Amino acid sequence: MPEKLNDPRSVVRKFLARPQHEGVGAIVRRSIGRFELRYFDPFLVLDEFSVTAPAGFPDHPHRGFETVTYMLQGSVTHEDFEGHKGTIGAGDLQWMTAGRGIVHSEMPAPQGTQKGLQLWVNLSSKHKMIEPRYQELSSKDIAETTKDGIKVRVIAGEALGIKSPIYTRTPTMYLDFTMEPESHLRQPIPKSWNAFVYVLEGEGIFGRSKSSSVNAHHLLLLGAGDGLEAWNKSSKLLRFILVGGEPLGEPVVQFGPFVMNTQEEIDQTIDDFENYTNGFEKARHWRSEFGLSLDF
Ligand code: FJE
Ligand code: FE
Repeated sequence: MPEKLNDPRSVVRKFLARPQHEGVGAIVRRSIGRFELRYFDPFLVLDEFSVTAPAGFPDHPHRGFETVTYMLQGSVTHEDFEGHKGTIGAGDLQWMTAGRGIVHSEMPAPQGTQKGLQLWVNLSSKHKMIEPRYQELSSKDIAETTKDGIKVRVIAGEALGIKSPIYTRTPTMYLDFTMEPESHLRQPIPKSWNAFVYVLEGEGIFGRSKSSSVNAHHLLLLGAGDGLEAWNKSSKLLRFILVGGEPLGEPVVQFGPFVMNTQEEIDQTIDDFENYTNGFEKARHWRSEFGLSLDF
């Protein structure tokens, strides 16, 4: 049995993420970032996306945060204005620190439906204008272990004695759990962090053993405490992600893909993007093969 928790967190809010249109013809189930939950500090957006060509996310910018793309099925090809290009396949991870500016396209493989999760992690005022950076892990390089009927893939942070090599500028944990029927999880979470669960498959019991079960596409916000307890009392596999982060406690002013602390900084960002300055220089002559630019 895993270590004991003194003060397990309970579920304080629950949301079902329904499909909506985003990008160009793409479908996302947005949980964080929708109207009822604008921000869950430090998390700006959580999208479970499903894209089938010719849909996708053509040329668009980002500034002031990180995008974390974790593929569940199929693949997405990304290409940015500096010529950084690659394909994120099933089980692969791209942790992109947009910092002062990235302009890129994210487009699905031509055949089939591509599915994954994209999380937007805010950066503190000190780090919003840092140099862009990519951290990429292919599926085989993601730390994975199984113990007592519980498999974990450690995207960020650590669990069941294994660690991710990803550096999180905003301290973050991101764990992908698959629990066998009858298994019971106890996972520590730093006390001061905000944390949530998003269910991908099956049904699980979270927080208190007597609480009602929760199925796919639900987001659960966890209350105060030192960790998460979860049970699979069903006859099928249960898969979910557990994500936590240290809250920044700063004002957030967002305009589409630009996230800053003040309206002045947003005005400056729009100016920089339109005039190709302060990190957007390379956007002047760059277009991806998809050309079309995404409105925000
Ligand atoms: C974006 C609209 C968008 N969720 N999930 C406006 F759709 C996007 C955007 C994405 C996105 C991309 C992938 Cl690969 C997966 C996503 C939104 O690109 F950035 C803005 N501003
Ligand atoms: Fe993007």
